[in-house]
Amino acid sequence: MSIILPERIGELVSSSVVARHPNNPILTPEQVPYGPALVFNAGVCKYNGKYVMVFRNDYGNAADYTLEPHHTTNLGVAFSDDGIRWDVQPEPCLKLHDEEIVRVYDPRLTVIDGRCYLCFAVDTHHGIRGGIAVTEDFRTFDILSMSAPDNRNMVLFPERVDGNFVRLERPFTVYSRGGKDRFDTWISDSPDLKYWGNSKLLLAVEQVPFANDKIGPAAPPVRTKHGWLTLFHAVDIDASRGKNGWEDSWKKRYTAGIMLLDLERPDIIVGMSRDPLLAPEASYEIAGGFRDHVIFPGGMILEDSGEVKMYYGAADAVECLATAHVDDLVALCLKGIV
Ligand code: BMA
Repeated sequence: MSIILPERIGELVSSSVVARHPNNPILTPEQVPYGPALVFNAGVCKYNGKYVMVFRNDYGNAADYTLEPHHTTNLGVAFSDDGIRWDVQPEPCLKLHDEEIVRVYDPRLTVIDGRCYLCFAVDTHHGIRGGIAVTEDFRTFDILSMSAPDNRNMVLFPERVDGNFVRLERPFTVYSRGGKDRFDTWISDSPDLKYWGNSKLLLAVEQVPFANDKIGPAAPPVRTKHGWLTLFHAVDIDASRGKNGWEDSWKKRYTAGIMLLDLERPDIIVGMSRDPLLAPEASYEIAGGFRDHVIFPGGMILEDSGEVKMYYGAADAVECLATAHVDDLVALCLKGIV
């Protein structure tokens, strides 16, 4: 795919093919019994006949936004029969915190050959790392690999491709990209989920017409007959928007984009929508959050009916669901071929 120029930001609206679920937000801090101030950025999969959601808990005082809510962060788990109403488990399922690790956050779930894998980000005193773990019960997690810093937003494909596991990832190329957030999405493979290599640039921030800051992987890709349907997040900054949420200086907006990757060569982009799939518009996306104007997808499920469920954190505060038909999403991507 060639580079799309020039950058076009301005007014960004959600695609008409996508619908927000009427129950939104589908998970809020009030539903979580151990008192987080914010629950968001979940990974979701179908495993052993249930929907499973692993979500991020941030603590602090939601009533007093002058308090930083991030001083501890851990992961919680919930189960569901319909992917809409959630039975939240009484305790967090993963806490990573020691003299080196500050916190774990932004989980994604992928089932491969019947086993459930968790990708997660870890802040350490020596950089941000991306981890991969496997679990059978969502109580114990066996950590298989941790990347070198700085890297995060890892997602695993649900199948091996050409015999290898495949992941998308987002290294933080600070010095080499001009000292700013010019971060891109990369693709790597592995024979065993531990050793990763063959890394290639998949999608650069300047190829996304609705980003002027950075991009990153969102939900694990889903197989369709036309290619791997793949969500990503895209970030733009518009200083004129002013402060945007609880945080003192938050001026970014996070939208969701969608692209299609070749089934046999997922390092090749078959098509990409030139417009965002989801842009912040609903009340729970644009107001009252820790960081308003944030849509951060982490889970995508293709149902037998053709409905695609897309789960996303809204305003770094709550978890939401949007749906679309798979054919419409594929068509959006293919229309975007350049
Ligand atoms: C990113 C991550 C996400 C978060 C987003 C918006 O850099 O930290 O966890 O949702 O910023 O704040």
